[in-house]
Amino acid sequence: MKFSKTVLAAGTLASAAMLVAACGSGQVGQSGSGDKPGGNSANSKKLALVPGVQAEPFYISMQCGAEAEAKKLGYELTTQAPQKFDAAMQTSIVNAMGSNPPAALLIAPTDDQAMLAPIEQVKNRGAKIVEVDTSLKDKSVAVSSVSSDNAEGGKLAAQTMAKLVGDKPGSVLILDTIAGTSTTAARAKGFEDELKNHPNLKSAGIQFTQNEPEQAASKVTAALVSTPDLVGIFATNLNTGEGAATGLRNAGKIGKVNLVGFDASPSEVDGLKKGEYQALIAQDPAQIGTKGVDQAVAALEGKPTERNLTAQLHSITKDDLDANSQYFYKQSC
Ligand code: T6T
Repeated sequence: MKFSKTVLAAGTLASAAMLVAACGSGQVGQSGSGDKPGGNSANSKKLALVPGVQAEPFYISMQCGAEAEAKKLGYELTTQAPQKFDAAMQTSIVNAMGSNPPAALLIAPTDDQAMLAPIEQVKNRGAKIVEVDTSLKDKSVAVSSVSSDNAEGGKLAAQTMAKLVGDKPGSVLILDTIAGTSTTAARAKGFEDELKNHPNLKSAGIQFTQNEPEQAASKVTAALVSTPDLVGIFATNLNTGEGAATGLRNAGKIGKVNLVGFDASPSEVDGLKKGEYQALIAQDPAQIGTKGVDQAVAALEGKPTERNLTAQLHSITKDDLDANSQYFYKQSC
């Protein structure tokens, strides 16, 4: 698996403790007990990972990377994920850490504003905060944010779409998830911005789906009626892609309207093989988990941290599917 140059350099140096300049290193919490990580020395080797949602291949792959790295570095990592990609459910998990937080919290905030207060509370009790995948609007909370370059991913998706469509004029629908999800918002924007460089394609707008495949399917059904020149759909994540494929299937439009999806879950890869998707933009979640742990440990051990790290993305089509199998997400470690 590859990481972008900056990331590789940063990660390697951080784990080797060779960097000299700290860039946004963590601050000790206000109400934690002194400078002990997590406010409790018994927890000094404990890391907690709170993904966006449970039992989902993207976050499972991230967890696999994070667990392996934590073990390698002599830390214990526990994972607790909300049942749904939902800020209230994720808040309950974070709040339950109470006065006994881990030394570091690695979290994918499900809402870029609503998760601020609960995460800040954990930080104020002494834990270092590392954002993995999504992030808060407030950049002062985390010591580091590790994610794909999502704007770049949206751009790559639009370029892939333009190649697939060719010269044909037409409209392209963008399916986003939930307002306040930093990653998918950046993908949708990156896609729309790049579309302007392809004059035969115009945006049919961004639709929110609440990260529910059923909603994505019905948005596609409606768009096929309201937008007769629909030539493509950009699904900004796994659930939107799954729903879009259902909508196209129900209308007999598979392969007639190009579907470019984000992520590379087993079901999406299967869909690509079957011709339901024409392309996927795969992230590298395991690397996000690995580097997230590296950053958390660096912060705990007083070593330099990197404020922003980006992982590489890969555009995959049916033709180069086998050559890219290393980027497929896992269902278990
Ligand atoms: O696309 C990933 C993740 O990057 C995003 O923040 C939320 O959706 C996924 O988990 C896929 O479902």
